[in-house]
Amino acid sequence: MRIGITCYPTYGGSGIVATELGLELAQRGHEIHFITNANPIRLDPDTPRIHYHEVEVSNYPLFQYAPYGLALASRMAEVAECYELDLLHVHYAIPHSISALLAKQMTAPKRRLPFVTTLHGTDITLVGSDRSYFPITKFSIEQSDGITAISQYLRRQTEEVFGITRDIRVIPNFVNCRTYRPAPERRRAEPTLIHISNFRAVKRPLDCIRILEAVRRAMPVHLLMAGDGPERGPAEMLAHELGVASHVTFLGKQDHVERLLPETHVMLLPSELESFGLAALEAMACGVPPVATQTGGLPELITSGEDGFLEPVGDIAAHAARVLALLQDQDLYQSMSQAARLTAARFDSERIIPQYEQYYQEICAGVPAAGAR
Ligand code: GMT
Repeated sequence: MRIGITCYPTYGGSGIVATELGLELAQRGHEIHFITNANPIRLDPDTPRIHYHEVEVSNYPLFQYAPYGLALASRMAEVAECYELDLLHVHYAIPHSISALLAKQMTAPKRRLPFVTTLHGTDITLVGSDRSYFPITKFSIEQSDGITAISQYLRRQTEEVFGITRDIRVIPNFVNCRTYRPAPERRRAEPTLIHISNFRAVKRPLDCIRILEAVRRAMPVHLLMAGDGPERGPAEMLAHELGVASHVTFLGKQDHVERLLPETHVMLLPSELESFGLAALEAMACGVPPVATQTGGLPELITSGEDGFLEPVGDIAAHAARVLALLQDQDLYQSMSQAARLTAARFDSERIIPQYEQYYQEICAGVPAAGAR
């Protein structure tokens, strides 16, 4: 198939999923056209069957805000016609699905251009629920030819918050278990915790510093903080205030977390909300058990006490106790590490990518299987 993919090409999870999906689809023989405002992270444009079309947004003094959504729609329509795309697949509802709808209407006289919208989380739980974006988010979902959500939790939220009654297909996040794998001999000598996120408030990165401080009262441990965003500065300040600054390394944005994860022992994911938790899945594939929060879609990934732990949001003592249990009990650690890897295999790209291919075929044929979830 010839597929146009649009995403936020940043370090957010939706951009990563979109990019990895495109790469996996290209490996399976599809022609993939990324239509984005920058080259997506993790994308090597020299990969066979991967094409990249930059969306340029011209600004004029009259515009207070450059109309990115319109420039994107124009580019989508142009690429669709020029490369005879079969469909568009947009990640994150706003504004991508509205741009796709415009592109579909622009190309309608010449070709059918259905589009699939994948909902990732904050596009529904934060942005979409914001009063100013609510009507357009609801409209964009209703107008999409196909909708996927990354967890049952997010499907239910979308139905409840927006009153959507049509079919939403759940296709979870995935991981390539050949790329993300354990490498015990590479583990750091000092017990090492890792947190990976875009350092937004919803990720609660400051809790990681508090957990570190609590764990260090019992044993030496180091924390790697990978990623960047608005909460990084406050997290660095807190590390100084709590006297643990020399035991935390802020790594900034990382392009190869698959190299970093196998060196570490436990992942911290203290998010306020997580529709799926891609970072936890990638850690689990590397045999790194997550200590995460009992929220959103995380229970669909992590079975607390088997392949990781789930604790209440903000309960630092509970998170620290789980980290200590993992680091101090070798047998517990080994069994959880192995269980985590086994769980990740259920979300292997080899299992999940065919679900997207199947869905594309249904959408292109005109009717998604009724009620299939
Ligand atoms: O985590 C973020 O805030 C970024 C966000 C995104 O859309 O880029 O991530 C969401 O999508 C990821 C990939 O599908 C999911 O694994 C994350 O759980 C989800 N984040 C939230 O729901 C907060």
